[in-house]
Amino acid sequence: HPRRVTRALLSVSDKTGLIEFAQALAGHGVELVSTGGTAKAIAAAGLKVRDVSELTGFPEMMDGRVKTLHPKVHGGLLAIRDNKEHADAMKAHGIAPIDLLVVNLYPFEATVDKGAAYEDCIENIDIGGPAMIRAAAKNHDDVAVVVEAQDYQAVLDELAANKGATTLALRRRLAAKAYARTAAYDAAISNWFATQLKDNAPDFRAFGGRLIQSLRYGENPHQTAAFYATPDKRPGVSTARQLQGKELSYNNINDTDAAYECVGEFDPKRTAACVIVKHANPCGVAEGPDLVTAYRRALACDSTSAYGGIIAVNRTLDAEAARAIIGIFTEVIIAPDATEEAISIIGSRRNLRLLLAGGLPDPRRVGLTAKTVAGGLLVQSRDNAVVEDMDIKVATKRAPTDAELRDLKFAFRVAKHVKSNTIIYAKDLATVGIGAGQMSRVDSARIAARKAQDAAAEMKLAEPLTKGSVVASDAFFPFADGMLACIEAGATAVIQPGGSMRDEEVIKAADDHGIAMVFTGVRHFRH
Ligand code: 93A
Repeated sequence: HPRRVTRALLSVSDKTGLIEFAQALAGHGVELVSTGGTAKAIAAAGLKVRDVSELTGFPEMMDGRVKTLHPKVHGGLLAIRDNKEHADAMKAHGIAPIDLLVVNLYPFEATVDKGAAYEDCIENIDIGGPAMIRAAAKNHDDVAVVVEAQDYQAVLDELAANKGATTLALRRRLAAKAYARTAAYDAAISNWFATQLKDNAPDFRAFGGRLIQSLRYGENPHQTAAFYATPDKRPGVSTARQLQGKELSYNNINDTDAAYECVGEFDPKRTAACVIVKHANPCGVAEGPDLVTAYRRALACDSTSAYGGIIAVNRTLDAEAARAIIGIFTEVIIAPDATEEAISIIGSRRNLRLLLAGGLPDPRRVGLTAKTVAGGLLVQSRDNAVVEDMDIKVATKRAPTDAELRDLKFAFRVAKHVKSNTIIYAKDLATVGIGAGQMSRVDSARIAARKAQDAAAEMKLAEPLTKGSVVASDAFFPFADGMLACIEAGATAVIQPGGSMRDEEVIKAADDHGIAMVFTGVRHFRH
């Protein structure tokens, strides 16, 4: 699919690197066509260039608002070269093919940044430029499109390597970039309008989102909020069907997402599982032979916090589980599906929201997560690391027993979904103590142990459930103290990433207490 470049249309506001690039193109025998200012600059450097108005037979008009918006330009960009009808149309209307488009847009963003007047900002909304960019990018099978000077060299390298032709691989890469540029450009315009309208809720469709619903308020009643879908569709709270109950709130959506992403870690073919979430952190997670058992065991971890919680299950919600769940006040239930009987049982609690997601999210799936900071957006690939895929190494003299190892993996799987610093105690595939979101790991270890003690007292047990449990830490223990707090609470085995400067000290402390410790080599920070 190499395509020879015979004709290039250059129309750039930022003329950085333009002359060198035009010179090199001319050197490959490329005919240069340009708009007013760009043509002037190229001609001034002594290069041959045709004015676009000569090509269209129309002068630039209306202060330059109309200069390239013409079938001779767009036909030359959009015609499929080896399509007979397209070729005939080109011939009939005297349309010449344009094989390379070089455009950078009117500097709308820079105009706004320098505090220009309203009319000036409006005048800097480029229309012809984005139209050409989108046309050329659509026709990347035949046309290469360059939207920033940084890519001039890549094009020249290809022309030099391929006898004046571009490769499909480069044209595709440039096309993707082109649409990112026009999307960002329109986002900037939309957001500028929002500020002009003194609208505090910028329209996130501008970031590729589709409005799902406006929310009554945000995290707090004095905040406005809306829920947007991104193009990345995963089974979950954004795609689920709500069967009944009150409208979801901002916090409900956030918590339901946390619960469902966590329960997605448990393969429904292997086990039933239930996650109970409060304030975006699990307060109980358990596996079980069936959902009702998994739910009861998850609830036992911290039944106080579970009040008003969000419940996620990994299998079709059945009548037994539904009956148990309506026993206490719950905000939301999310499941892949539900039986008719379960639906009718939930129906007796009119306010309780029931969401059916149709499937479970795949924890290994790639994707992006984003978070705003003042004036910025932090974007990263999602944490799709799964404990089964990790290279688990025994660090201590004693290796974990099979039962310990099973529980260690369970605990680490849960740790991924709990705010750092995270300490998870688990026993028999259920959490028995969860320490979340503390600034010190030692505090997390102690809080989790104390909660386990409270749970034991409530169930009138002689010993806290952490006795004989295993423990997971989302990140390494920087000192032995955090791990010693876990041992004090009764943990017999530890799973953690390892990699601390003081690993030796931590391993020695574990050995001294006959503890089995494994390293995952993978960290699950969640801030
Ligand atoms: O006003 S426009 O939206 N109308 C057009 O038809 C058009 N065609 C190209 N702006 C248009 N352009 C833009 O002109 C290009 O995107 C480029 O930013 C600028 C280059 O103008 P000049 O060559 O006169 O400096």
